[in-house]
Amino acid sequence: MAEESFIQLAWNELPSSEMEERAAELFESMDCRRTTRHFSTKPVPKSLIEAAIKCGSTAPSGAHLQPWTFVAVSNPEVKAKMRAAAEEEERKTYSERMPDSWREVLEPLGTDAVKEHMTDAPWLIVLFRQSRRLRKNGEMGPTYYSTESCGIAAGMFIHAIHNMGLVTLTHTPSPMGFLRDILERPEHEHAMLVMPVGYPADNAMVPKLERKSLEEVAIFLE
Ligand code: IYR
Repeated sequence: MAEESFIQLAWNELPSSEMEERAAELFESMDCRRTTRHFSTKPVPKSLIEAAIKCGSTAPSGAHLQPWTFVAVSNPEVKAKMRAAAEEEERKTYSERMPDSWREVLEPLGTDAVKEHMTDAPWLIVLFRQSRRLRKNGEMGPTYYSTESCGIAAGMFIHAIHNMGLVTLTHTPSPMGFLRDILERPEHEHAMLVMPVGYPADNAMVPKLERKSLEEVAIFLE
């Protein structure tokens, strides 16, 4: 790559006490984040959704192709259409397609085929993964590590939503091909997550769950 396409990294070393403080504060904030299925219908300004998408889109990605499209829907008719289609699929999943091994881990979370959040939440953000891209020569070429890239972007989007005082839910209706049709996305875009965003309902509930301890999720070789 030509030398002139590089710039100096903007970075300042922090005092180590501040590093520790920031690390602890961020964990405390992130540990309070919960996924809820119960949303208020209270509107959320588009500017906040734009800001969260901009945060998500800062994610690192394979070859910096940023292989994602965030489709943000507040139109009530489109949301209703998406809910009807999702519930139709989910009814089949819950009644016929879901094996016992899956059912047993979902049972404590209390999920079912009814998806009120899709019409209650003021925004539905659908994250589409782009499996191909348009090359400069006009041909379609592959993207790289698009699943990993979109997973990271989703995580950063979710954190932005939490940090601004809103809630979201990572909903994976399955199969979710209907989203490409309803939202009129091209064939090389694949819906990955539906994230309703809004304020929690007054009586919003969350499952009583515990997170794995550091020892359970990490191994240090020193
Ligand atoms: N897609 C279904 C089932 C479901 C699957 C998992 I894994 C969850 O963590 C939660 C739900 C649904 O959305 O209900």
